[in-house]
Amino acid sequence: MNTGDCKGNKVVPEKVSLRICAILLLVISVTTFAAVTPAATSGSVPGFGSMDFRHLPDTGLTKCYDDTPNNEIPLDTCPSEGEPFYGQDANYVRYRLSYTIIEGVNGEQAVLDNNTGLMWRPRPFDYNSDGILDYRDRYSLDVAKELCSNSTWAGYDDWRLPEFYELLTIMDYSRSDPMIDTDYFHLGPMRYFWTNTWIDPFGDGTAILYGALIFSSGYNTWFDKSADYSALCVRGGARN
Ligand SMILES: [Ca+2]
Ligand SMILES: [Ca+2]
Repeated sequence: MNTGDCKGNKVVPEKVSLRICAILLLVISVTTFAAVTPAATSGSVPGFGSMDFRHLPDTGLTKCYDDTPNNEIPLDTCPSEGEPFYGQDANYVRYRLSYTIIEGVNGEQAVLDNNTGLMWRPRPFDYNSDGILDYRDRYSLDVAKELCSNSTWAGYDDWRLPEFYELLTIMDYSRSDPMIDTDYFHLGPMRYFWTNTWIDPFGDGTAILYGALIFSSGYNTWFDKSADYSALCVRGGARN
């Protein structure tokens, strides 16, 4: 079975896509941030919001790979310490993805990330209020921000659009389409989600782009804020 690659083309086997996307995500995005975003203030890094770095969740990636060119089929077993290719992502599982359902008022549930302390609204908005979650329920970045910040859910009124790496923490690379724990999050058909984190790719303010994460392929990218995507709102910050 094939799935979409990082550009949305259906040409790459599923696990290859996951691997490529994970690497791109770590290398390109972090490099981009280092190059073009303002210097981090004390205690925070652009795109991370107020997450607690001591409890950065695992990626969920369970497969290991070697360096055979053009062979991105996972190894039968992950290498042990001392063996070649030991030390890759799947060798390390420190903080497994872990959630708690919070029963809020009016029967509205929220999802607490037991690692980061962030609380999530588990569903995208039914934007046109027709009772059906489908591709008509997409909106621009500005609308996404307003929907989150103006909403009350589970008894809380301090929801906001997540930063880039905050949203990334709930992506589960052991899964595929959607790459999220469906016991807790209910995306319907929605796969593209806005974040509040921006880059200035030319360094002159002419093309501010905003991060979006794609929960079908694990890819992350940057779009003009007029693009139409969905939103998963978050609240809170570092765990106590
Ligand atoms: Ca890992
Ligand atoms: Ca709808």
